[in-house]
Amino acid sequence: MEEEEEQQQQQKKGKKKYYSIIVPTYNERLNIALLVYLIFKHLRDVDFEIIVVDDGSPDGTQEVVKQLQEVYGEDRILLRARPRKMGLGTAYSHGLKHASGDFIIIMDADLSHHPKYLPSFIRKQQETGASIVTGTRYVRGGGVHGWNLMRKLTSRGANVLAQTLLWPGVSDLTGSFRLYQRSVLEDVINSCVSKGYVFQMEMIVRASRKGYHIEEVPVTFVDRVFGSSKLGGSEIVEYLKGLVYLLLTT
Ligand SMILES: Nc1nc2c(ncn2[C@@H]2O[C@H](COP(=O)(O)OP(=O)(O)O)[C@@H](O)[C@H]2O)c(=O)[nH]1
Ligand SMILES: [Mg+2]
Repeated sequence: MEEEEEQQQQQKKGKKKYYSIIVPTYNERLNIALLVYLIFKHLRDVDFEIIVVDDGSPDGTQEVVKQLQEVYGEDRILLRARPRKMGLGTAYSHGLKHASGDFIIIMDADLSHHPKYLPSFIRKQQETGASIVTGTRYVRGGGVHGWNLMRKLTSRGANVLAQTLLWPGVSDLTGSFRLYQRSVLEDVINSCVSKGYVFQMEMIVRASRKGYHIEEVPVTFVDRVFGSSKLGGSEIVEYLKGLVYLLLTT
């Protein structure tokens, strides 16, 4: 790591509770500015940085991020790009390497994860001392909005299947809107092997097996505002393979 960046991280760590928000992006040019605006709007009294991990998006996402850096400052918006699309799991660990926070928040760029929920994650963690706070769609007050029946059934089915087989004591396994204590994320991420969408589930299942204190807050996911999902048939096959793998190894 560059010396300058290390120094910056040290400076930030000196303050009380600091939050690093890792946002993986692939073709999110139309969403990222709105996301950043909303994060700043909803986290007024919180010390935080946003780390965008962009995988060489051809749509020019990085250009927008650079403009945002000019507005908000390079110490608040960090662009930690990679040359090409390399998957979500490694995007998080890449972001984590550059994070200064005591706590790490992971959220999607497409506004499915609304920043208005961020204070409830932070509050829940402070009230309970939890190692992980995960957003859940499947309790009272949570839900999904704008998905067609097929997508709802796929998500619900994936969850029910994983619940039955893995029994992790968490109601939403595949959602990725979460807050972690930094050391916990480091520990759990290092024991994960999957790369794609199944990564979310592997993370929470392993964390639960390791006995970490996990709390939930209700969230409503809305369908992405702009652009298209990267979830396809092959991801579903990967998910099922991952499920079987977790079943055998945890
Ligand atoms: N850096 C990076 N980000 C990705 C990759 N695949 C998806 N993303 C981002 O991860 C988040 C979730 O992806 P999305 O397509 O919305 O998945 P969906 O919500 O399950 O349909 C979004 O912010 C995407 O831009 C990837 O390979 N690399
Ligand atoms: Mg999405």
